[in-house]
Amino acid sequence: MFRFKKIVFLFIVGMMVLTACGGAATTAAPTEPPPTPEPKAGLDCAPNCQYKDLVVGFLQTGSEGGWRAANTASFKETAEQLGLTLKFYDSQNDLAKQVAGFHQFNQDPEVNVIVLAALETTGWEEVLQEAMDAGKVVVIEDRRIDAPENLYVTYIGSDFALEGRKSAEEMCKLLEGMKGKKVWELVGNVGSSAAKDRGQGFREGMGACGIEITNSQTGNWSATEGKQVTEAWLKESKDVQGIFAQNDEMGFGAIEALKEAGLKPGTDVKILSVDATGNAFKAMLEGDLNVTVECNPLLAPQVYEAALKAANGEELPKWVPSQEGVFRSDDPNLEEITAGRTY
Ligand code: GYE
Repeated sequence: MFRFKKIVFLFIVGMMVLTACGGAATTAAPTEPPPTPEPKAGLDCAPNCQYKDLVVGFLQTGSEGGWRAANTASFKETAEQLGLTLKFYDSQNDLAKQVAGFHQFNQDPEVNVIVLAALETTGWEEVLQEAMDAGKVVVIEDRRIDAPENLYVTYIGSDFALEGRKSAEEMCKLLEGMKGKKVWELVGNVGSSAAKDRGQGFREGMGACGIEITNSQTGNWSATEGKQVTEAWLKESKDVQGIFAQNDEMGFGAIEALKEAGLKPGTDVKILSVDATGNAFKAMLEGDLNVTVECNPLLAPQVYEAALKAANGEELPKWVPSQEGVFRSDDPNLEEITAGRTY
């Protein structure tokens, strides 16, 4: 009996040594780290998630004007209509605050969807990876970002470069017959995709009629700064035929500055802005603004629909560009069109 026990003991020890040395017999291939598991598509309620299951953390840029107010209202009103929970975060146009807010939503166990209107295109990979590891559905709205596409489900927003090209095309028409083609550009906040792409698009199109940008500076999307920048330029020179304002607000500021400098906006100097907010239509009816290129702020229904589809594990196209128009002060139906506008 003792002998048998001894044999069994020796056999077990032998087996343990063999495995420890990896079966000395076999050539030990370097052990590949186990593949990182693909993040589970969708939320736990998938495939039957409903809007009531969604708790959306929305990282808004701030409240810099009419377009932003319409965008915020779209998210708040549509959330109520659909019965989803919205946690609204106002980043006060401060990038550090916006990144901190993203991190906060990543840590929030209630939040299962995160929507980002990015103040700037870069600096998002860390919090996006954190969101993926935490199983959050991330949708980018309004402004695109420079980050790997696998880190978010889709981007819903405008083709800003196209808006820039349309703006150049319209400015060319406006400057026909003018003594020169000198244009001043009021730029949005530096680093944002809207500002970068609109500027690039305008430069792609301006060569068609020989437009020359003789001044370009940020007005941070605000009427006040748009006015201050234009006033400073007017002190230097009044040799300008057109102003390209990357949003309506900055355009309104330029209009005030021109009037105070004794020039007639819309006549002495052609004004074109982007957004097509209600106040832009008023300015066109008053003859102060010549053209506004539309940029649709009412994105919430599309964003929430995309979030629900992703929550149910559906693959989505990475970008769904908005369909947008151009509106001109010389349009015979302008009053009627203005009456039909919703923002
Ligand atoms: O044009 C401007 C707002 O991101 C498209 O941001 C948006 C821009 C819009 O401040 O009015």
